[in-house]
Amino acid sequence: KPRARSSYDIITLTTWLLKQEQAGVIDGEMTIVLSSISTACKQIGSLVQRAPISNLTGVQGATNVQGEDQKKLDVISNEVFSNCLRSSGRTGVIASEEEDVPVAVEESYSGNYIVVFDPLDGSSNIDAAVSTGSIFGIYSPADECLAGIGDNPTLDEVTQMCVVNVCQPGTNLLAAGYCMYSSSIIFVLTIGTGVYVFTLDPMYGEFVLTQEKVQIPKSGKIYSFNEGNYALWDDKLKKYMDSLKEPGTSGKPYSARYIGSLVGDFHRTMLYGGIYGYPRDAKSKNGKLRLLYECAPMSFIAEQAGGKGSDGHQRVLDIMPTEVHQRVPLYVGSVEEVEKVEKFLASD
Ligand code: AHM
Ligand code: MG
Repeated sequence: KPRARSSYDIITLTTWLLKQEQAGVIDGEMTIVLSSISTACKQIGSLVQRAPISNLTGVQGATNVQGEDQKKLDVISNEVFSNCLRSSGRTGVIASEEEDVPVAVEESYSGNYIVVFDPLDGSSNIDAAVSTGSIFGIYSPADECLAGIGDNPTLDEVTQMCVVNVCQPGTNLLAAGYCMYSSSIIFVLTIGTGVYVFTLDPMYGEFVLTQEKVQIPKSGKIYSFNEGNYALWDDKLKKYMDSLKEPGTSGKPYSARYIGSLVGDFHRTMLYGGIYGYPRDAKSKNGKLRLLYECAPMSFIAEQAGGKGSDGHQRVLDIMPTEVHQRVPLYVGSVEEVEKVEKFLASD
């Protein structure tokens, strides 16, 4: 629901976080981590907005560990995000889409929280000034995190410890969120007590609370899939897709909307209802999106808004990651819409 307020009655993200801390929902360390993330997002937002002026469009000339071209802004956003988290002094391990392996924060700065993130998702949109976003999830260290690590661990042992910490199921998420760089810069956050939306006020340079306890409509008539892959899909999925195009009793089929930017497509789905999907196909056996820093945080947010996140057969949050950059199919959005695709995929 939108906040009813006068323009003098604002709640900033900082005030909101401090209130949550006072109420004992989060601790002081988490407040610091979340506020460092919001600072990183403000910086990335301003870099994105000025990209064509500061010559930050185009590719960097390198590929990341997943073989994808890195845009100049992918690399810079990763640096901004990592630096903000490191200097918060409250994170122990960070894992990013743009890094080969998760890294431990140097001991002198180190804290407890484990942060996974995609610093600039949907960056293929950047050169056309279309929406992009940052996605993040926050965990506590895994119980077995120090198992087998001696006093002077080798680099391999440290990396292994980082992988164990990062490879946690989404059910362990303490907080997750995203920042969307669009006509407004929107910061969406859950700390497990519903979904809160903050909008960057360019006048103050602060995120201001604009929606609280967001609820995804139970159903919705918008679908968001890259249908260019239709010929590569499984027959059951093709049948599902065909069914959306039948006008049915209302006389109106579903509407298609696809930005190609998970954050933007998810945000619309959360507010208007419907479904976002990135299925597996004949070429990408596990779909395209990454479990740790795309599918799990988005599924946690969806559930916190009364929606659902599934890989087509099971709850995304229940999937135990075995690899840092693991991909899984994703269907997320209104409960009834996600259940509908699950039914088609389960049919004989
Ligand atoms: P990225 O992390 O390399 O930017 O890729 C993720 C993006 C998502 O934002 C988006 O939903 C999807 O890739 C679009 O992929 P496609 O172009 O195959 O439809
Ligand atoms: Mg991504």
